[in-house]
Amino acid sequence: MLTFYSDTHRLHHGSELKDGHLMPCFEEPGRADTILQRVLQSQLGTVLPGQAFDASCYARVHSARYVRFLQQAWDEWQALGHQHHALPLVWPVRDLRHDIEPQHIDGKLGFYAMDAGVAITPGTWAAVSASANLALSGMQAVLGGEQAAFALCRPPGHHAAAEYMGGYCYLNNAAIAAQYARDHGAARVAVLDIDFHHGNGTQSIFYQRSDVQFISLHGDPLVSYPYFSGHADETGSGDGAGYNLNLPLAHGTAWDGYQVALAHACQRLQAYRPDVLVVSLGVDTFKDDPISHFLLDSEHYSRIGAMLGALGLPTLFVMEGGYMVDAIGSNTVNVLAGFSGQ
Ligand code: OKP
Ligand code: ZN
Repeated sequence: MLTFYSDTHRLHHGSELKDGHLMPCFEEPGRADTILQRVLQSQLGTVLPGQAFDASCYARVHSARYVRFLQQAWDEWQALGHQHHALPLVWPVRDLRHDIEPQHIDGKLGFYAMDAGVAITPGTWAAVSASANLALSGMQAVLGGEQAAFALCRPPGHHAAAEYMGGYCYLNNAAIAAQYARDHGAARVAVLDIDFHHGNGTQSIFYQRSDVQFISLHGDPLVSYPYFSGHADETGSGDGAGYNLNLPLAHGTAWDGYQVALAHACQRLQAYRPDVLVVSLGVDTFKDDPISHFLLDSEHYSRIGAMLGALGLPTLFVMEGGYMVDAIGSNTVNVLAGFSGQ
């Protein structure tokens, strides 16, 4: 399997609040390093740098003004004399105004964010655009006839929606790749999200569409981030009614329960008959993950890969979360190798 990887991810490492203290984010450069190392060690296949794509490819799923905001946010922040990371701190919840974009950067940060896990740093735009380009490069390879490819994206993307960032995510790499497939000949695309956290951004982007099916297995939002999205009754609306499937799972779900839900997801994927499958691949379902609550073990990742491989679909894997840095390399590669029957 081809892997697409770029060193540019290193230019971004945000800060987040942990117990009231500003600390380096769990989502850190060492994550991608560990995964790359394991890809190389296990001889999964060729590692390629990916290529540049125009920001207009991102604007097929994000609004143009949001993409411009991401591109310019650091400069606007820095122009006020700041040197530390910018963080959103005020949000237009419920009856506050959403219809007027603030001019001040403090207002814009809140307007375009769902939480405070998305620092803007000097290298954020370079890193998030390079990350999206890896997903696009991977999709290009799959559309060109590769049975599967792995985009080693960092920062991740699945919490980012058309007009907001959140949960360490800025550009929605999986959604951008899925849309690219639609724009280049695929009639139907499915996105299967197996990160521990609900892929609210991807769901939101495709919620009213029948040409992209979205299926997610995740921690029940009653007790897990992102809390405000991911319930089973979110099934799509308008043309998209019936094309969104959420499978929220209880705190402490282990392989037994997980496997049943994944088999159900696979049935629904088969029934949809997509031309291309995008897998939002998070390995924060691992038993020792520091911010998640499932109990999968390393061997289960091979079984996940085998179940996905049995679908026989052209598949792009897009890296999302996974924070137990010692284990995410082997767990990720177990999925990919399991998929390839290795
Ligand atoms: C991103 B991805 C931990 C708070 C967690 C955000 C989690 C984002 C996960 N103290 N806040 O889906 O892996
Ligand atoms: Zn996650």
